[in-house]
Amino acid sequence: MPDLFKNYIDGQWVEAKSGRTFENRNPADRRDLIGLFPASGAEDVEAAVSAAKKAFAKWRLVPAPKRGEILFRVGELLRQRKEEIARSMTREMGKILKETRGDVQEGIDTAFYAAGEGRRLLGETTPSELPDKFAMSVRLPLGVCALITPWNFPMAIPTWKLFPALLCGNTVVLKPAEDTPYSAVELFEILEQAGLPPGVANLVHGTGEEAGAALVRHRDVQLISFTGSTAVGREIAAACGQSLKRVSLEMGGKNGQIVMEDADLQLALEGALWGAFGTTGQRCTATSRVIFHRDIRKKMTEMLIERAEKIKIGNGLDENVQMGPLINEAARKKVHGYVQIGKGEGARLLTGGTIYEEGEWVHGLFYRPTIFDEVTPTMRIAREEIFGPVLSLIEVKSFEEAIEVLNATPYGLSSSIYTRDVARAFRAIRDIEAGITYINGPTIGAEVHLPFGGVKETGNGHREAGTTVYDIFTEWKSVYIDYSGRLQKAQIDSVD
Ligand code: UN1
Repeated sequence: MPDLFKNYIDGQWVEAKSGRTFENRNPADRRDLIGLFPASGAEDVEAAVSAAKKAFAKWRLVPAPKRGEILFRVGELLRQRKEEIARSMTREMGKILKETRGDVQEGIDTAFYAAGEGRRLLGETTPSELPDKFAMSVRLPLGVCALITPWNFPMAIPTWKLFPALLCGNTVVLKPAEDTPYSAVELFEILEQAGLPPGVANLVHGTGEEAGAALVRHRDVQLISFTGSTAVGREIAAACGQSLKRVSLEMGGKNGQIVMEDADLQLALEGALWGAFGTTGQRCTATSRVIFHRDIRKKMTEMLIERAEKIKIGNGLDENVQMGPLINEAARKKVHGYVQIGKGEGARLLTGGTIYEEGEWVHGLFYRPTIFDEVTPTMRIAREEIFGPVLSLIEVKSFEEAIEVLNATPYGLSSSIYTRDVARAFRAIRDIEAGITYINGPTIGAEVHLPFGGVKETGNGHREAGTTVYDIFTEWKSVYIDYSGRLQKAQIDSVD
């Protein structure tokens, strides 16, 4: 009998009301069944939202430093269980152990950051224009927040949303991706163990179409925080536009790494390989374009091919493996489909472009590191998010052209430039249209205490992480305290 996992609603582990389940399998070996998870529907979402609504009445009144202490304990428990969680995450998501350890670490960092924020959660005090009057702004929680998260960072992304939301005094319902439900179960076991009161955080498994859509529709949900594709984000935003729910979206990327002729090529090479093939290219921040100066094109191309062909593919639990599988069959079809599109558009396939299914790997969803040359900025493989180990090389003649090409996509999440020229570095910071710019570093590697998010079709203006995520999860209230003992009229009495 396969293991049967549950939802976590109002402090209880429960099955879906319909009794339906879905399977979760290891992408490195599809024969390996991790377990069955509840295929939740609107009635399960109803139970979770109503538990969260009830719990909000008390949770919002718990002092923020106390809420922070619970999150501190969560961080400590995550640290204790880091290796175990990383291993089970590699089994359900496929990326290599080094990366799943990093994913858990990102959750630990977020917990400790949130715990500290419990003693800040700053508003402003400011003078009033009138005498004997005091003015300040304070942050208040919103109520029930729904968090809909992807599979590529099964711990980091849920915790980016969950911990700040809870710290601010909200209660939540998390709907994790159906490809990585087990990591969410582990996270909720820890929340329970850390002493989070029942109903404050609820976990509902299932598909976006059923459980996700029911959350988006629910009248008692005040906010949707979503990370995933731009197509789904658009639908959520449209629905939230109708119901006037707050919605924070983190969506696609088509991140570029510029390599100028004055760059340290070896450094740029290491960055490009890590950015393009780390997490099998399945990061919103992955490098999917290298935009290089024509003077170094030949050298850099040779170096890239040589190293890409040496990348060891396999099960991420093996410490020697450098790249794991894609998440599921649909993802592999999409990646392979884009390779055909690239060929059809006239790009030159330098290496890869095929499914990797030698020996025992026939049971997993592996794909070879793939590099296209002679890509032009208008090709689909240069503009659309592929979310796989496919790198497009684009030649440019100048710094100005490099910036122009980098900006020529609908997205704007991460970006990078390798140069030794400080003036170029500062111009890039100013002129690149992206939420994140790295100088002499790859497009991946965001730290949790800086804002994370993007411009254009990557987001809708919010930033997770850093102090900015606390703007997503709070409402501002301006407070005026008049101790003059008389009626004072702003804009009227203050003008002589
Ligand atoms: C994502 O891919 O959605 O900077 C998150 C990085 C990680 C976070 C990525 N720290 O790549």
